[in-house]
Amino acid sequence: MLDQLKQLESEGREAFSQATDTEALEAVRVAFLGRNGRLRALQEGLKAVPKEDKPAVGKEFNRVKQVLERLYEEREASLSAPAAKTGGLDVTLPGRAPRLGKQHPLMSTLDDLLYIFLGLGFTVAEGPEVENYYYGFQALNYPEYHPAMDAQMTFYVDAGTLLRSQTSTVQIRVMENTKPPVRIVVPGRCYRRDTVDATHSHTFHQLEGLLVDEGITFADLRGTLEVLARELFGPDCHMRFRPDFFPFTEPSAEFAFSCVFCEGRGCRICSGSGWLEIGGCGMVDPNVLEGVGIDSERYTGWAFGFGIERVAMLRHGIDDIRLFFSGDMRFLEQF
Ligand code: 2NL
Repeated sequence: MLDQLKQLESEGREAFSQATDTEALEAVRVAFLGRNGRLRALQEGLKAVPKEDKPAVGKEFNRVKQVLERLYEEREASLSAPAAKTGGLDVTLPGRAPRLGKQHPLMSTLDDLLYIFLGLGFTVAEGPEVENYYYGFQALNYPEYHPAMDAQMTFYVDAGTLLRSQTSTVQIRVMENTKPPVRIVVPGRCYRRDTVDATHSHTFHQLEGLLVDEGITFADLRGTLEVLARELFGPDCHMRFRPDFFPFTEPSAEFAFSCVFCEGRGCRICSGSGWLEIGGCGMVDPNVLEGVGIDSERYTGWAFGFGIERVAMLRHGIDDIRLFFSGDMRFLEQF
């Protein structure tokens, strides 16, 4: 009897472990633990055990019974776990939704800007971010020891190689091999050794425009920037010039748009002035034109430049430039 119980135990272990689905498991359960199963058959045999052996055999019977019941329950639990149904792949788990990318607010702002200038007949030009001294400074009419060339203000790769601090370098390259008229806008990443805060970033994006042809005047520049103001911020937005200085333009101006938040009355965003400073501009210095082989007696031109971050911040009410470069999805998902 004890041998039979041992035999039943080992066969039961084998059978339960080999039941690979719930149907097979149920068949094993019926065979071993069912009303007409093998355990029950042995229980019948208990009656014939001599009286003095009964306690020991009965104890063993109970132990084997518990083992078989536990084997059944364990197998049942593991087979009914969702992962088991599909061989380890749990198809009932919620799916992992692929994160859909979308356009960065800086790039959608740039797209809108380019659309405006394409409509005015400009084409888009691009060029290298790593530049040499000639395109970075010399061709832009910087005097030889101008402070903008200082290592405190510009990133150098080596003594004659630097990261561009404005995209004007590209306009120089285009003018070198294009006969006027030249009518281009140049977007791109620029670098300055600024201390980072809510409105300054060592890496930023600029859009510059350049128009060179016969008879081009400051009035054309004014008209173009007025159109930009209206297209970006609506029909009530206007543009204002104030005198400024750049080595590559003469005369030079800064331009500002009337504040779209307070309609010029003065608010927190325009610091009470009613105007939002946007960028700089001016008539291309004759030295710059001559440097690229354009006859400055015959041709004149103007150029402007501004930060794309600044425009994107004004359009979306973003108060910290660092958010653009944070990679923070909570920020990016809002646009
Ligand atoms: C600013 C001001 C400016 C230009 C960029 C330019 C380019 C050439 C010749 C003359 Cl090739 N000018 N570009 C002119 C005036 C201002 O940028 O505040 N940028 C962020």
